[in-house]
This record gives sequence, C-alpha cells and structure tokens, in this order.
Amino acid sequence: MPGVDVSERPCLRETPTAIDGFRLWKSALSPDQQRALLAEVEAGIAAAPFYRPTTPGGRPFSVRMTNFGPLGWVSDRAGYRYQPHHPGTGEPWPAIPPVLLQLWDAATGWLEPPDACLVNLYEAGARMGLHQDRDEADLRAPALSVSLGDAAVFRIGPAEGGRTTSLRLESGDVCALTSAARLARHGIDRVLAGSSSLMAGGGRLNLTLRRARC
Ligand code: MD3
Ligand code: FE
Repeated sequence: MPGVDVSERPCLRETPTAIDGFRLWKSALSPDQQRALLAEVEAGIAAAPFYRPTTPGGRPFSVRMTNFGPLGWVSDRAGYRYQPHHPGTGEPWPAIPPVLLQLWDAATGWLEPPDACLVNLYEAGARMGLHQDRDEADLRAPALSVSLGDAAVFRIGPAEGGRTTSLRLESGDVCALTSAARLARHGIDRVLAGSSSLMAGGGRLNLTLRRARC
C-alpha cells in the first residue's frame, strides 16, 4: 500500500534509551504513514468496534479496546486471555494491517510473525496502571508498540519493581520490548490532550503486536 512502506524512511534512527531491552524509534512513521495506518485501523474497527473491557474484579477499564489478528487479548469476569473472536460481535478479529507486520519484521527480527494486535483507545482521562504483560505463551518473544494521536506519558521500570522512568510516546513512535524489558512493569500515566491533530476530536491509539501462542 502506498504511503505505508517502512523502507520509505531510510534515515530512520533508533533513539538510545537507558532501559535494557527497550528499543525506541521516534517518528518511525511519517505523518502520511500515520494517516494511512489510521485509515486502516478505522476500517478494522468498523468490523470490530471498540468496547470497554472489565477487570476480573468487574471494574471497567478507562481504555477502550479491540484487536486485530488471529488472537485478541480480552479481559472480563472470567479473567485475562487470548481468544479468536470479538466478545461483542462474536466475529473473528480483522486482519493485522500489513504495515504493522512489516514493522515487526524490521524492528524485532523475530522469525515468527505476531498473532495478536491489541488496539487501545485512550479518550480524555483514560490511563493504564502499572502492569506486566504475561499472558503470552513464550515470554521470550518481543512485543512491538505503535502510538498514534495524542502524546502520552509512559512509565517503565524493572520486573521486580523499584525505580521507574517516564518518557513521552508521541504519534508515529514505535517501540520494541525485548529481552529484559519484555517483563518490565509499565503503564500510561496520562494522555496530553490537544498534542496531536492526527485524530479528529483527539485521543490516542496504541497498537501492540505480540506473539500470544508458541
Ligand atoms: C513493556 N499498552 O496494552 S504500549 C498494553 O500505550 C500496554 O497502550 C500501553 O501496556 C499503551 O499492555 C503501552 C508500550 C508497551 C507495550 C508492551 C509492552 C510496553 C511494554 C510489553 C512489555 C513491556
Ligand atoms: Fe502492557
């Protein structure tokens, strides 16, 4: 698809971070690429609308979610899990946009493709508390995150707990969570409303690619 080929950005450089295994590419997607990816996400959500999951304890998330790919991460009274269908419509999740598969290959080098893409929508006031991602079968496989829309204050710290580091994730930024960072504690403290004009009406989208099954 024109406008969403990662090879169009030959001068792209990795931004060094002090966090072992946390790899960051600021502005990996150009504004045109961000708009093209947003259009693909919008086409997907027409078939798999955002819904508001609840924690196993029954508390609603402030983030709304949907998924693309063979498996989607869901949470409800029965717990956290990956499943092949949308909990509201019962339909299979839409395909992962090809540009995201291309980014996975380029950024992670992991031979198996991702089988899950969680799509998080942060509207005004939404946040995500510190947590670890450990619902995947092989925790050695990396995760890859793409941010679109309003910037967010992201916090990350060691798996064992202790000191955390805050950094801003902005529209078009891509990060890979590899090795030690794969089990890092992380969350979104807040979204900076009005920081991006990508999405009419504001808000932030995060797409996280993972390998749910071996
Ligand atoms: C660090 N999402 O969906 S993306 C999540 O911006 C999640 O919506 C946040 O944490 C968001 O689980 C953060 C960056 C990210 C993604 C996956 C990770 C950081 C990670 C996996 C392990 C460690
Ligand atoms: Fe997470």
